[in-house]
Amino acid sequence: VVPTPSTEGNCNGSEIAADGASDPFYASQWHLSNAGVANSDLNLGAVWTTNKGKNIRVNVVDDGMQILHEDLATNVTSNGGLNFWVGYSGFSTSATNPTPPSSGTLAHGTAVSGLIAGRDMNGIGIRGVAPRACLAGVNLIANAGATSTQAGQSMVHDLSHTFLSNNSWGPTDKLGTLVASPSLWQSGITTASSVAFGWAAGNGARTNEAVTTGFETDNSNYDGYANHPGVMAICGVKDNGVRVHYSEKGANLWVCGFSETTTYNVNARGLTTTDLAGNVGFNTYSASTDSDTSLATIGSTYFDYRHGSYTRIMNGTSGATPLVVGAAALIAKENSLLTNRDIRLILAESARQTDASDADWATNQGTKVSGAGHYAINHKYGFGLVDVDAAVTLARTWTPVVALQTAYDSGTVSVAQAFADNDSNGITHAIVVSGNAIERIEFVEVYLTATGDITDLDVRLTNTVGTESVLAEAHNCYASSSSSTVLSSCGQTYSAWRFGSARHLGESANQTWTLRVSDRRTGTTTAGGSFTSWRLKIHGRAS
Ligand SMILES: [Ca+2]
Ligand SMILES: [Ca+2]
Ligand SMILES: [Ca+2]
Repeated sequence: VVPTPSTEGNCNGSEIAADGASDPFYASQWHLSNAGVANSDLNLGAVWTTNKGKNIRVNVVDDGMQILHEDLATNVTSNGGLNFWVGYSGFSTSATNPTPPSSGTLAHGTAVSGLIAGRDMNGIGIRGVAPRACLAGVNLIANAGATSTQAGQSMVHDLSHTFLSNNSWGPTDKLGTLVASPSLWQSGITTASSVAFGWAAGNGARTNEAVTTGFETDNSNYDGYANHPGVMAICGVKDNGVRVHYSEKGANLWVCGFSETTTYNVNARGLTTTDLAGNVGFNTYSASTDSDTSLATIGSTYFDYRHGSYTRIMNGTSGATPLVVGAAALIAKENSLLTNRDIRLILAESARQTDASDADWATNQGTKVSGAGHYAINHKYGFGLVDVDAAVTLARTWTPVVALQTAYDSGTVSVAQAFADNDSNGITHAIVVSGNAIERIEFVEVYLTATGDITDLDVRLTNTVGTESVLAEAHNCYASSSSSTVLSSCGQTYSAWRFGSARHLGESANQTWTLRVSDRRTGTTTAGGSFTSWRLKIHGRAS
């Protein structure tokens, strides 16, 4: 069930009543209301007339939260944050009056926070998706020296009050390499089994370069945080509902939020949200009067508001994730019986099949909780684009699902067969599951060991009912995020690498599961390889 947050401090305002006039920058928040264009906003409908997410506690694990920001303070749980870096006093806790650091730094978490729970109807600034939810900051990534111990602590912070955790961070994007999550972080996620984690899927796809190179770069499944069964990986779309160019594909994707407009490169119109107050942060103009929503040029490259405490340049899957977490707060508020697993299922069953003509849309054979039909799935969009009104409506009458069964675990199964260079047949190996209690899958994990550089390898899982999860594709690696030179190899092999798939949601575990490993391009340093072994783990419930 949904925990009751502490009512200490300021996080105890009214559920609905205005405490001021409307919010001057709301008109710029197209992601909240963009009438007349399909799939161009979150579809809040009339949800806010009865539900603004009051008292649903969200931990924002990021580079900090300016807790005394004029449009956040009312929703911040005083002393509820976790400040790892006391050198950044004032961020994430109320210990010290915030003294923003230098321009352009440590602004990310404040922008994320506003998207979740900027205070609405207070006469200033913006609105969050859940504008009366409770915010607590955890400034884990304020310092590059953050340890895996601290990452684990961030996941379990104040579990007696916390229901949601926003994580718009992860390994460096645009490299194409595998980055595992540390065991201490994984332990934290496991301990926090009642929390719904929104996790940025990643901004490393490099689809613009793929137009000429023929291959994308990062897949969200190369990120050992975003592909973990305990998190929802959140992809990003533009205001036309189509994937934004950097948003990573992945069988692990759950749902998408919005990242930016189709004209982002022309006028810098991303997501309008809170920024570090005054002339620091993303927007380095000095604060002007609260009613001033006019724009100015910063440098020669982009526009932002003259009011330096707000910005319109927030974007990325970092921006999409807090929109989905805000939606989750509204879902949680609607029905206090829900668990984090119900939140995930409601988001999946209410998501919109955006960019409907995209060739990757498929239907799995999973049984839905809420009615007939199966889940629409897409490697670019997960179960689709979040729809707040549909989700909250579903939550109202939702009966919580039964507990998880013990996970199915095949153990490591040896294959030891070589596959040829540039041959899509590759090597397949099947694991037959029968008599297992799991009849409604919630997540699938595949651990793979294979030789041959990952730059050439394609890995896909299929089952008896015909649902396919593309876990990895031939892809490009780069030496740095800013490099445009494709490396001849990634310098890595799959060594018990853990992949995740959301795509078998609602299906039975009792099927034949076939993994195909193949080399899909020639001319690189990898001339084939060997499918050494794999392991299948299935999480789910009985009914
Ligand atoms: Ca406001
Ligand atoms: Ca600023
Ligand atoms: Ca090859």
